[in-house]
Amino acid sequence: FKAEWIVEALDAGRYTTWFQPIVHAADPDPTRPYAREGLFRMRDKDGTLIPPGHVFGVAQDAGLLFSLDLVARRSAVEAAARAGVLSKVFVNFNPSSVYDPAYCLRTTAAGIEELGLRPDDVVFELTETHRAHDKAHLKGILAFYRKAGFAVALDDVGAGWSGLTMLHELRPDYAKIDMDLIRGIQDDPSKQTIVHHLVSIAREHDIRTIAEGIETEAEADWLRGEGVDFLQGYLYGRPAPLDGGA
Ligand code: G
Ligand code: MN
Repeated sequence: FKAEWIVEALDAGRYTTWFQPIVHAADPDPTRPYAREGLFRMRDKDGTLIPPGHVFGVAQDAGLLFSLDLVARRSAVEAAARAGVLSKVFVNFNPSSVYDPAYCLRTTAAGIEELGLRPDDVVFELTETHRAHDKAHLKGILAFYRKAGFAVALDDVGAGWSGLTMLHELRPDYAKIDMDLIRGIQDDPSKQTIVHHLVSIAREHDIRTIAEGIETEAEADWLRGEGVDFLQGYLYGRPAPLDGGA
């Protein structure tokens, strides 16, 4: 069983959630972020961090994605509550692992109330939606979470070629623009065209935009000029433990 190390690490509690600031585009002060995205981090027996993409990839192949995603969501909520974060918290959520949104919501939402976070400070960030084949399923999950009072963000918008229809059809509260589109955008007319259209569609539908993976001031300046609302990336802060977390 090739994924046994994941089960072991979960049992041993060898995981945590780190956070990365999401700053206001107009006032990008990482000490006063608009929000923070929780990012799951697992360690091997020696305490070395395992690349998160590897952990989720192996879990998916082994049919463990549902359990791992659930643990990761709970870890994010607990870490945020423990540190007493005052900003909004973005919690990643892979909808492909979910066949019963009600069960999923109950387990996470119960934790949120219990730990003293306000539901309107929690934003569920739907990952891997460009790979989701069943749009009706996706729509159902999104509607369900919104009805329960949570905001919803779409991750990796613009990855592949499904971004525009996804925004229009799903109407999330936030759209996170994929970092491949952001890299070097100030010098790349085709990326500029795509992002320009994404931002105007988002604006038309009252969807707030977040550009991910900002590494340079030149990228940030270009995006600010387009009216992107929020920025996230190494330029403002790498994922790191919150005070009180490990
Ligand atoms: O798309 P998603 O939110 O899952 O991506 C988050 C991942 O991207 C995190 O694991 C984080 O470490 C990484 N990341 C965050 N900011 C940057 C950045 O500015 N540049 C690069 N290359 N990676 C980043
Ligand atoms: Mn994410």
